[in-house]
Amino acid sequence: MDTSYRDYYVSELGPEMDGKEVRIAGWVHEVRNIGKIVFLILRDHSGLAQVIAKEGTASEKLMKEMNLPKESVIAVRGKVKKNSESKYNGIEIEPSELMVLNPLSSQIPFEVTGKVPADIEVRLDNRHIDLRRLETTSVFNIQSTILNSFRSTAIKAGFNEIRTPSIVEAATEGGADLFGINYFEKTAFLAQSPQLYKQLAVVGGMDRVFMVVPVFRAEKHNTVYHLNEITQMDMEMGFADHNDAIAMLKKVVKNILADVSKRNADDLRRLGIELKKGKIIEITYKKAVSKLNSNGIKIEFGQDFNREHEEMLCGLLGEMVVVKEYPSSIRAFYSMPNQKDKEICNSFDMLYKGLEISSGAQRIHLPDVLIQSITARGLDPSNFDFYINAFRQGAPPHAGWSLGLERLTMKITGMSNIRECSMFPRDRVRLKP
Ligand code: AMO
Repeated sequence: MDTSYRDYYVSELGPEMDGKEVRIAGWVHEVRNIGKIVFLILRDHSGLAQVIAKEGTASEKLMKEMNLPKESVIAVRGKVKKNSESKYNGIEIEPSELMVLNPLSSQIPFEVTGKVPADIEVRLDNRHIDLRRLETTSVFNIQSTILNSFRSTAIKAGFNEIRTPSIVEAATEGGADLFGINYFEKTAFLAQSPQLYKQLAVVGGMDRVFMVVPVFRAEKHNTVYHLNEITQMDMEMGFADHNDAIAMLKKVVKNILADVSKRNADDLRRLGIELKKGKIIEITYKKAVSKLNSNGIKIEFGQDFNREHEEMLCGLLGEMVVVKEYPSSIRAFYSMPNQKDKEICNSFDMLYKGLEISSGAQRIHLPDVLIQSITARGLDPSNFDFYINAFRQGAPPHAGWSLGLERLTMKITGMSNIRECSMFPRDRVRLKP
């Protein structure tokens, strides 16, 4: 990755380059002065390299004189030396020139090396430092692959990427969880989901659309699974029902796991994660309820699953489970009632390692059924005029889903707190940085 300051990332250096002069640049990760030799560990985005200055050399003098504190930004010119004992790619660098690109003028709030563990709140308060930890780098390397993989599967399957508004007039996922904003003379809200707009795109004849969008949830609970601003990866497809949408979701998730395994092998190793290929089990809500009941959990038809239920279902059935055909009473108003049983609707959730990561449904495309469903939830149909009217003007059957980026990242990377998987998380109390 050459630039004006360097020729290579340190991970690109190897024993086959023995004797080659290179320029590398990054941060001082550690310096150890053991009398005759000074060891400097340089860290860049890709990993660590060992720079060694032997006694009596100009670079030894330089390194000692400079007394470089950790996290100083430096560039090194030097020769690659093969060393089979080096744990840094089997090489070390013998420097001929060392430049400080920016000395530290303020103290670093915690140890980037991880030798002294730092509290998550301190790390998040100083995310620009936390991102230098190689574990954090790996989480976001993996997140980048997830996004790329989603886009590439969607495009290959004939979906077009669209943008939808973040400022909206009404709720889609339940009225209480909205952030209100002043919008000139009106009150508007931050979107909880691109739901209505992705549907309108399909009604508009786009047939297959996808999007990656920030959404906002004013949920008051403060847990390790919830954020107040998240990123959703959404799809909507025309002339399709929930089973078609589930098939597409399975394909997307399988491809994400395969792509992460392939492209992020080093990151997974660093995080100590072994990703299973994983079969995705499908089960109806009714069967899932009886499964829980027969395993000693008391739950009745019509009750939504809680965290304990979700964990238990994955424990009993497999790492990845799609539960489908929930009771209408516990799903969003746009979920299509099932033709055979009006009490249930064509909706579904995907659970991964005990956590809901995705949710979707076949949508109601019939205006009268839609009005009934909105009213039944105590919502005012007049707030949805533009939406309901669209279904009077030639709306095909359609279905779709949303996959939560941070939750999926969390389960793939093995993080125990969702805040680790949002670069600048927004929770009940955090608005900074
Ligand atoms: P839902 O509200 O279930 O469905 O959201 C979809 C997915 O988004 C993630 N998610 C969250 N992650 C962290 N913190 C939160 N507060 C949070 N809320 C949601 C989850 C969840 O599965 N419009 C529908 C989807 C559809 O039917 O197309 C919707 O938004 O991973």
